[in-house]
Amino acid sequence: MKLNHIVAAFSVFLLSSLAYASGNHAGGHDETASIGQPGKAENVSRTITITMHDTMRYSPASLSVRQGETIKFIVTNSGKIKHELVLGTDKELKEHYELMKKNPDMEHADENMVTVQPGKSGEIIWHFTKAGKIDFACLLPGHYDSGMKGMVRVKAQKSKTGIKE
Ligand SMILES: [Cu+2]
Repeated sequence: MKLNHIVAAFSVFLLSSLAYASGNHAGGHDETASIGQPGKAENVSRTITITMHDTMRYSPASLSVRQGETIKFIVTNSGKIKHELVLGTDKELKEHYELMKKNPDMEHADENMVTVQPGKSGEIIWHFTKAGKIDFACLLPGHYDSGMKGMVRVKAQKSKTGIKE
């Protein structure tokens, strides 16, 4: 009886923490609506290279795109340790970072992010659907706190029936 209770309580705990973890990532999917959506290779309008450094900096750390553009980001790690680039809202990145600090070995992969081993390159293809400011950051423990962050400014497209130039 008592043991059953403990087991029941434990599975509720497990289930809720699982729900929390996946909920957080699922929440990320909702959030992606506000930062745009995964892009298709055939729609890429421009390629932008971003380099990641062990000084916990991206170069460039700020860039601008136009609403409606599909950008292929080539993300190069020039350092000796692993880095990543995650696109998101400031709020989403902070929440995700807290989760990463609690679970440093958490495998996380999504279309709005790329993890790059030292000396390697990865890519993200992203379609910017809304004007505004989008953040990106390295959410590996310590990196975000050290300022490994950047920003994409998405300029509003002039309303010319939305045709890309
Ligand atoms: Cu990093």
